[in-house]
Amino acid sequence: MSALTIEHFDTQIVDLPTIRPHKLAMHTMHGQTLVILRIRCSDGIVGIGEATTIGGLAYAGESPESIKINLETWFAPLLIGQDASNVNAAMQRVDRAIRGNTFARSAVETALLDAQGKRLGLPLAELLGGRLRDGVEVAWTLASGDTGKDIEEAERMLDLRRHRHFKLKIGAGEPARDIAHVAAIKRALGDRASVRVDVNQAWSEAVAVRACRQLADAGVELIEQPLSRHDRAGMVRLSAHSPLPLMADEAIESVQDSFALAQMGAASIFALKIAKTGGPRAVLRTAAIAEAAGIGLYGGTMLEGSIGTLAAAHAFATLDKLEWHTELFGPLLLTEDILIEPPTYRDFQLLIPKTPGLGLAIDEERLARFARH
Ligand code: MUC
Ligand code: MG
Repeated sequence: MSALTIEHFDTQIVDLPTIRPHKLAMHTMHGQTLVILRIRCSDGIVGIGEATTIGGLAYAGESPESIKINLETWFAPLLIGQDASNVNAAMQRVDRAIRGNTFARSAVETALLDAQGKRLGLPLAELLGGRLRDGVEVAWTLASGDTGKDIEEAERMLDLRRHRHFKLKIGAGEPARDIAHVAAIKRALGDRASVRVDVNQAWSEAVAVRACRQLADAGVELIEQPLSRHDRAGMVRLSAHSPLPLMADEAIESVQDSFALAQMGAASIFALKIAKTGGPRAVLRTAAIAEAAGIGLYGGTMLEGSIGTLAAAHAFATLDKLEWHTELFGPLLLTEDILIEPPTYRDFQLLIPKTPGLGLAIDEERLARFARH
């Protein structure tokens, strides 16, 4: 056994308010819940990670509560006593003993990488091979549920030079109303901004065939996950007929899913998420599959707080092409941050920290204030 070992897992659930309700096809968020993981190593270094999902069990198969209990019950005993400086070996041990649980796995991988980066004096992006950019452009999601409010919000983001790509959450309402809502927003913003839609699996193929044409006419530039994640054949047929590119999001729950989708030609863009593939190192495998298959890349989010967002940003900073940019705006949807220095958003970009590890420090007083007891 190595002298430098993983010693302790500390997990906390943190409930934070959002700046407004956030309406998705499957759930309306009124707050966000983060699971914060701290892994203490025998050299005294503490690595930080985050596992965050949307709407309890509404979006994915892990909830904050199940993540916390699985980290404590299954991941911790498996890794305590193992070499803290070999992230590949630790994650191989996880791969051999634990199925699924990619959200929890992502927190573990992030915390181990953060610790190793701090140990070696390297930012995470450098630990992953080196950054190709110092910032990533960030889209904002308009999801207030009200067309007028969404237009005002978009105008404010453009004025602030914070966002110029907007993702609209649709699928919960009647397709015709949804399309009218999208068209009104695109008309108001014109060429000053790009507009994309995320249907979050809500449409049937028959609805989607028509809607894709109408959305193209309205000036939308891409459609994210219009069909059920299980309907791969439907996505292949729709991709062949749609005038707009389709992006796969929920359809990717593992690196293997991304390979199958690429092989079938089910989507021309992949939403990369550290939570879906099990961490900042794991998400780069999905990216490599996409790159080899000529599929465009988009840096997605599970609306993580600052820790998960920066973990993803470091990974995305290492990618050759990030054609569709990112949506790493999670921290901006929250009224509070649990970091001493919140991430920097400037000139439409999120800046990638240059200090070791993730490049962040937790504000203990704030964490304690919002921690669930
Ligand atoms: C999703 O499905 O993409 C990302 C941005 C947002 O508003 O919701 C998430 C989830
Ligand atoms: Mg999505």
